[in-house]
Amino acid sequence: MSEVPRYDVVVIGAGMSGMYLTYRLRELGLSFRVYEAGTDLGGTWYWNRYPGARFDSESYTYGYSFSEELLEEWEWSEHFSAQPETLSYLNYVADKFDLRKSIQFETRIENATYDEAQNIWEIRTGLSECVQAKFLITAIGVLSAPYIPDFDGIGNFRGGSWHTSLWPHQPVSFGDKNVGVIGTGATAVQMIPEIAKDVGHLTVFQRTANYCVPAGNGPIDAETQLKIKGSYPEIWKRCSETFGCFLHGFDDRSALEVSPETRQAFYEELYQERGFALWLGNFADIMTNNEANETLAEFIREKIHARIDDPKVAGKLVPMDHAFGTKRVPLEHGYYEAYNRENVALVDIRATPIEEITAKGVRTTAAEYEFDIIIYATGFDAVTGAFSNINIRGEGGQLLNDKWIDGPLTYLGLQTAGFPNLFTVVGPHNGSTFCNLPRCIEQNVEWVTACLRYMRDNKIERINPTVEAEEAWTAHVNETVEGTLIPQTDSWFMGANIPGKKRNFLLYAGGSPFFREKCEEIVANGYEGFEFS
Ligand code: NA7
Repeated sequence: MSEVPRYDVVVIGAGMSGMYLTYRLRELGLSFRVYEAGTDLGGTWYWNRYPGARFDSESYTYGYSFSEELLEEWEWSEHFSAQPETLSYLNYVADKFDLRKSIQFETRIENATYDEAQNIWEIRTGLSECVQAKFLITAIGVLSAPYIPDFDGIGNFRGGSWHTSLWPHQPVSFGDKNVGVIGTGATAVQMIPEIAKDVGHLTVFQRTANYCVPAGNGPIDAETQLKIKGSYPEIWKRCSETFGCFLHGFDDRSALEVSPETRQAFYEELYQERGFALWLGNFADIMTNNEANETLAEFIREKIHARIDDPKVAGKLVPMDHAFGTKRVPLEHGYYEAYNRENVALVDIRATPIEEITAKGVRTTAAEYEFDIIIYATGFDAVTGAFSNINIRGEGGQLLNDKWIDGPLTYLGLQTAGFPNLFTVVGPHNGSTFCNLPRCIEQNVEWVTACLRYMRDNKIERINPTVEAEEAWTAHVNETVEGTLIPQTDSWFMGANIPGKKRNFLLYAGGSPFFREKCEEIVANGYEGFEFS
C-alpha cells in the first residue's frame, strides 16, 4: 500500500484567499498543499467569465496590499476592472510569487474527516485520493456554489443553457440568436447591457426589481495612475476605517435631520460618484430607519423613470417591495438604457410566473418564449453553500452540515466548536462577508497564519473554540443585523434565496473595523474563547 501524504496544512481553494494563504504558509515554512477544483487559479475571477463581469470595488482598493513591489508594478486600466484583466492580475501575482507549484488543480475535495485519536484531518478528493493534515483551511469563497432553480422540465431544453458562473471558456457567439436571461441580480445587471449589444433578441425574466446605481467606471489616465501609486498608504488607511473597507464611509448625519433640499443635493452628489457611494457613503440611518430609507428609494425610483423611454417598462423596473440596500446593490453600466433597445424585452415573472422550461424555451403563465440560449443568472447558495458541498466531519463524526442546519454557528467566522484545527477563511459570520473582500481576506489570512505560528512556537497541537464563545459570537452577529433593515427583505444575505434553506443572517454587520479590533483583542487576551491542547 502506498503511504498517505501528510502535510502540516491542507487548503481548499485557490482563489484570492487560497493564493494569499499559499504565500503566507510558505513564508511560515510549513508543509502544505492547496487543492483547487478549477483548471487554474483565480476563484471567483476564474469561474465568472460572463460578459460584463467586473469589480464593484474601485480597482486600486481591490488588489493585494501585502507587497509594495506588486503595487508599484501593477497598473489597473479602469476604475472597475473587468474580469479578464483581474484574472491576468491574479496570474501575474501567481507567477511573481511562484504560487502554482503548491496548488493541485482539477481536484475537488469531497470529504474531510477529523480523526480525534491522531489529531489529524483526513481529506479525500473526488478521485478518492487521500491526504492527511494537522490543519485544514477552507478558502472556498462566499458566492461559489451556483444555484439554478428546480424549474419543471429544465432538462428538456434543446438549446444551450448555463449558469453565469459556469460560463463557457470558449467565446460564445450570440450573432442573431434569441437569448433568455433569468434573474436580475448584480450579475445580470452587469451582463445584460453587454449581451444586448451582441444578440439578435434578448428577453429578461425579472422577479424582483433592484435598486441599481451607476458604477461610474472609466479608464484610469496616466496622471491618476501616478496619483494612485503615490497614495496607497492613504488608500489602505481609508479602507481600514470604513464599515466595509471601501473608500466610502457612512455620513453620521440622519437623512431626516437635514432639509429636503440638502438631502436631495447630497443624493445627487452621491449618484454622480463612483462605486458604492450611494449605499455606503450615505446617511447612516438609510440602513436602520425605514422613513430615511424611503427618501433615498424614491430618489432612485425617479432616476430609473427618467432613464427609461417606455413608462410601462420603467414601472416594472422600479423596486417597490423592499428597502434600498437590504439586498446587495448592483452597480450598473448602462443597465437601464439596455431596456430602451428594440431587441430587449422585459418579462415580469411575478405577474406571470415561469411554469416550465420547455424544449424550445421558457413557458410562463402567459406565453411561451423560444430561445437558442437560456442563461441562468439565478445566484448562489451563498456563504454556507460551498460548505454543504463537502462532507466535513468533526469530533464524534458530526457533520458540519448537520451542525449548521438551523444556521451557522462559529467563533469569529473563523472556527466552529467540535471541528478542531479547522479554519474557515471568509467563513459565515466572519467580518469579511460584508467587506471589500481582499481587504478582509488579508486580515483573515494574516490572523490564521499568526495563530499557526503561535501554536508552533508554543508547541500547541490543537485549537478549538469553546461552545460559550461560539454562542456569544453568534448572538453578537445576530444583534449586529437586528438594528438594521436587512432582515425585512428576502435575500442571499438572509439565506432566503434558496428554497428550504433556513432563514438566517449569514454575514456580519458589525463593520470591518470592529471585527478587526475584536480579532486583535482576542489574541491580546491569550486567544480568549479558544481552547488549546
Ligand atoms: P442574486 O443577487 O442572488 O440574483 C439572483 C437573481 O435570480 C435574482 O434576480 C432572483 O430573483 C432571481 N431568481 C432566483 N431564483 C429564481 C426563481 N426561482 N425564479 C425566477 N428568478 C429567480 O445573484 P447574482 O449572481 O446576481 O449576484 C450574486 C452576488 O454576486 C452579488 O450579490 C454580488 O455580491 C456578486 P429574486 O430577487 O430572488 O426575486
